[in-house]
Amino acid sequence: MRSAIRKRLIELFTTAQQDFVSSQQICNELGCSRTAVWKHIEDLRKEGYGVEAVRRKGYRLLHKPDKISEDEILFGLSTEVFGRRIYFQEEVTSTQLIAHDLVNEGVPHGTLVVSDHQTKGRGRLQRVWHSPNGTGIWMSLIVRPEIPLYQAPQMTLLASVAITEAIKQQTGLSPSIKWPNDIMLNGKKVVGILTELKAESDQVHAVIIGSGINVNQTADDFPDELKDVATSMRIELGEKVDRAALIQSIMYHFETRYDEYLKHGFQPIKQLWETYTMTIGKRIIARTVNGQYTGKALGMNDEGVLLLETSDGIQKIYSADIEIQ
Ligand code: BTX
Repeated sequence: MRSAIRKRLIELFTTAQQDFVSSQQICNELGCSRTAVWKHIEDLRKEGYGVEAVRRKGYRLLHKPDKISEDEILFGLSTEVFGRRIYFQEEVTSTQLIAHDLVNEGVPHGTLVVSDHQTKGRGRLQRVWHSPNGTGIWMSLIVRPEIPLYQAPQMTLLASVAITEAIKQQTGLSPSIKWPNDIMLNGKKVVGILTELKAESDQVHAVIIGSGINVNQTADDFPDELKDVATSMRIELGEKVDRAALIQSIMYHFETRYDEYLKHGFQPIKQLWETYTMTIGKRIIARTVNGQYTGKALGMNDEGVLLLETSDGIQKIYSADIEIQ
């Protein structure tokens, strides 16, 4: 189907919100005959759209395919900048790698790279991020804040607040944030965030915020080594979640919190983060590249650094894997 017609047809159905749209209206909007409309509807069905046809009433959209594409994300997106420029590919090695290339090409602030499947999804310290086909959201957002290098970790915390808010809004689930880069449901990881930078001397040029979001995997979709530590929204909710709508919601919350950050600094984000976190006040083990520390997580300072009360005094933790005891 020609993509402009397909786009307009989906737009009509989405605006009608599951009400019928008459054949005549579709003919007028698309500028084609009833037979042509019928053919376009058949094409949509082949792509996985559920469309009901009732005589004298017309057509209505019952469900969309569980599919993400540039069009699916753009239609219904309520942001001004975030996610307005999208690079979508069905399969990539890693959206982070593509985002790094795009940063070098000078793409604008708010550009989003999304894929349905990553063959080399990565976590921190080159760990593997399991990114199976057609079930999760694997995406990298490019932002260009004018901030000094030491404030860059705040972007991870801002991202975790925005993603938590979007998951709450779209699913009604109540995720909690595990410092610094995980979002958890029932004690299992549902989101991992990887923040990478392009910076020169002390100035940040771009921050690439990669999010791996487990949306519609079943328990069987996870490999054995992840079964006890990972979960998806579908597993927790008992039903599938619309991935395109979730991306739109994340972009909306991201842009809102980012604007707030530019206007009012890190404090409002920090306060929100504290309401969503599971880490503060708990006894934890923090495994860092410089060694392991055990103590009580007191809070986060204004730069986003975790403060740990250990038997040797207060230890600042910049990055670590956290085990909550
Ligand atoms: P991390 O280093 O904190 O966590 C990585 C660890 O998480 C792995 O060693 C494994 O134990 C576990 N893990 C792997 N896959 C999953 C999964 N699907 N669900 C839950 N746990 C898992 C976290 O790193 C940051 C991950 C960012 C991933 C995104 S996806 C889009 C972008 N592109 C890319 O290559 N990476 C980012």
